[in-house]
Amino acid sequence: MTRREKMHSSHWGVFTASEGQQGLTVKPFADDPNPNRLIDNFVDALDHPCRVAKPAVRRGWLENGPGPDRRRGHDEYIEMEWDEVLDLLAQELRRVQRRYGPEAIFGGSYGWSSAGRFHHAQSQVHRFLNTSLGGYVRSVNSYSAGASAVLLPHILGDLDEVARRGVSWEEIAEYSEIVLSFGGMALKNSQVASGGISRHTERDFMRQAAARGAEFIYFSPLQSDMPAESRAEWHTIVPGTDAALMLALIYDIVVNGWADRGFLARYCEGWDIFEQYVLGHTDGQPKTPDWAADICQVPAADIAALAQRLAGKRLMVTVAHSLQRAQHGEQPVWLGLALAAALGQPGLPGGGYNYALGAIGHYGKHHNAVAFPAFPQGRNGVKTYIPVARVADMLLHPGEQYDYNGHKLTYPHIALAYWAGGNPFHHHQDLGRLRRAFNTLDTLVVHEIHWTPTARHADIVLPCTLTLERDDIGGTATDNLLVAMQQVREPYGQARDDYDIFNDLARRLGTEAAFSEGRTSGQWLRRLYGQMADKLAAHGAPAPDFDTFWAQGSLYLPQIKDGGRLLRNFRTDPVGHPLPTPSGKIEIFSSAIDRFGYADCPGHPVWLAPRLRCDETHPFYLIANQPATRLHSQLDFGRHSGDAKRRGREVCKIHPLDAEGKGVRQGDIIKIFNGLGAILASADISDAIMPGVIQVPTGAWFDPYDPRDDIPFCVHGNPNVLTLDIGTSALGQGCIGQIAVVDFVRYDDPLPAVRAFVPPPVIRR
Ligand SMILES: Nc1nc2c(c(=O)[nH]1)N[C@H]1C(S)=C(S)[C@@H](COP(=O)(O)OP(=O)(O)OC[C@H]3O[C@@H](n4cnc5c(=O)[nH]c(N)nc54)[C@H](O)[C@@H]3O)O[C@H]1N2
Ligand SMILES: Nc1nc2c(c(=O)[nH]1)N[C@H]1C(S)=C(S)[C@@H](COP(=O)(O)OP(=O)(O)OC[C@H]3O[C@@H](n4cnc5c(=O)[nH]c(N)nc54)[C@H](O)[C@@H]3O)O[C@H]1N2
Ligand SMILES: [Mo]
Repeated sequence: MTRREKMHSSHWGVFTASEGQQGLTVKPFADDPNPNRLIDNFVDALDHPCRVAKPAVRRGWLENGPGPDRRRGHDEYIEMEWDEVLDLLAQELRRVQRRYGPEAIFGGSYGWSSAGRFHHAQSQVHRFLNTSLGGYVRSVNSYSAGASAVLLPHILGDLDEVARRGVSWEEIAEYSEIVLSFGGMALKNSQVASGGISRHTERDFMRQAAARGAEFIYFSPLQSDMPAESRAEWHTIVPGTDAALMLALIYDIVVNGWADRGFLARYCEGWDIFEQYVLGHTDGQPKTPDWAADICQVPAADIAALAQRLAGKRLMVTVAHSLQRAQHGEQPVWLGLALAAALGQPGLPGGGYNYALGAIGHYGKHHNAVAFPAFPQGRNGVKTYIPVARVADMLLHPGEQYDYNGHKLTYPHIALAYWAGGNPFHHHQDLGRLRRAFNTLDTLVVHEIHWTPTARHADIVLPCTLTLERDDIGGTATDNLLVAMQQVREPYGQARDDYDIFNDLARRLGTEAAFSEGRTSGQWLRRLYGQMADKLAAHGAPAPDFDTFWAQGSLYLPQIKDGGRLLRNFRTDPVGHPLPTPSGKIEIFSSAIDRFGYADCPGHPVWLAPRLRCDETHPFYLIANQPATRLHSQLDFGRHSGDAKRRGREVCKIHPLDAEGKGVRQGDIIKIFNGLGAILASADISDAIMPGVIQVPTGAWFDPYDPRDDIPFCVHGNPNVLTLDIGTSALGQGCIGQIAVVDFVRYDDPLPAVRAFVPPPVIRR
């Protein structure tokens, strides 16, 4: 590091940054064996014209006061001074709280924010709402793992324990004979870890495993879901049908006598009931390879050959997060476990089941011996919550009952929503519906760095700092580098830290002492670091004082190698170390889930045909997966994200046969549509995708041609215009954004301009 270079971190990597005459320069962390280029998106971020420079209030809200308004998304904004806008907002918060109570405030504020642990926006919002307004309606689970987070505790253990402390990459490099992946383990996904990542190691582990002779086999509509280094064998599969394939593999394992009966009897609950279903004794349909072949379009002979190949091998099964971001997404998660159990693999080194390994940089790693303390959030006085992806349902159906994980819940009446650190017009499904839902609010408050589509729908927009404009500490439990995230330059315009905004609001509400405890953000950083240093000292690994840590820019932390402990201990001693499930065993049949009586998630895993299926009007599956060139929607205007677009639009992968059928050539702009809306994208014709499936990554900022349209037409290519907003099932109620059904045509009309990164009209006073 030269003197001007500052140490910094992001969810997509640790880096150094300096500002000079050429603007911002970023360099990846020197010890990173496989740095990723997402950091280049920062270069354009600091002074981009789409920064929010000053607080702004939507004209309709200012003129008519709080209340439902169809103008959200296509209104002008009036700039205001900080004092004036915070007075106005404090008054509105007080009004809502006095009139309806904190039960009318939605503070879920889902989103990834930035990597720093103190300026973590969700923690800031939650602490503010708890300390200053008595609480808020929260959200539970995530868009990432909505179905699996609810299912796994019933059948195996907590999501984090299963995904983060499962089979390690070292074990895979050393022991696995076959790694069977549903959905792949793309490096573009594992290059990201919330809180920061200093070393990207997945590529090297896969290379080592392959060099030793381990075989990687994956089922996925996209070839790019495994890196070349894994030398993986690619099989295509119709999206949303893996459950049928897994059932057929289990069928062949059972009928050929390859099942590990001893393991199933000793470690699993309810295998017999499930086996009756697999054999067709309960529903008259044996789950044979022939049966599955019709559903999945995987040849029956390939399924049979694979089942035989798996038998007797040290097998690791993994199911990507993406498979459960679909209707009935619980089923492939459950069946991946059932498949590994049928062959007696769970708990063996390099064997068994590691849900979502490779989907994110946290999994398959080791944990730090002590965790960095979280910024405390205080106590939430409101008990009401929603599963996170039910937000539009909640706003559109207040007072209605719905099912979730054995509970009957009722949607609250929300008057005000407060968002900081998330972008619902990126992450939510059916954006036309989301807009109608937000239009029902009295008030939507958003803290944002840039004029994102969510900011453009807000009533009050407060400009906040980009991570490079403040000091913070970055780190995560599965990375051994704690990073001093040093401020690189002064805040843009009038942007302020979320913490300082909340502190000034709290002062107006008379709750400043409770919110800030009298500390500046600098004092909080020292305090949190001090708590960490105490924990490290108690662990016998004394840490330097804060100033030394800050000057050196980072600190290596001791780790413990306890990967796989849950299943390994269970396998060694199932009585002494039962699993945290009701039976203490792997639940292939769950009495708890069975008692809920859900038709869309019965007591053992099943094949259920999804509502989303191709037909004459929707002949194509659309895969809307994670983008390779950015994290979600963050810094979409950045150069690395922009370089991957064509004519300013998101790129859609299409198989040559499908392109030919539509008269589409490489680089043509196409219109992809269904009943929910339409988007434009640039065609990229490639045989690295299966026929009948097209793919548009998520994250291009929503840019409706006419924002007043009820059926949106996004000219930039945001696939969430086309995804359906229903839950995975009554059990998980997770989002189903990964798959949609669509049609497409070549777009020959004059191309509308992309205005996603042009701020809305802002009137200066
Ligand atoms: N169709 C479909 N949809 C999906 C998915 C899919 O596979 N398909 N995937 C889903 C998944 S897994 C996820 S996790 C979600 C992700 O959805 P989000 O987490 O909402 O996406 P981000 O783009 O990371 O949004 C973070 C926002 O926080 C802002 N921000 C960053 N730092 C700060 C800060 O310090 N303060 C404030 N106030 N704001 C800040 C950024 O500018 C950005 O707008 O998307 C989901 N949506
Ligand atoms: N670069 C980058 N990395 C990221 C993120 C990002 O935004 N950018 N987001 C991070 C987050 S928050 C999360 S939760 C994880 C998400 O991790 P995942 O959800 O696993 O990631 P995706 O890329 O959405 O999906 C992985 C692949 O699954 C395949 N797939 C889709 N549907 C099916 C199906 O029905 N069957 C089979 N067999 N395959 C299918 C698709 O080809 C897709 O490329 O990624 C993380 N990593
Ligand atoms: Mo996610």
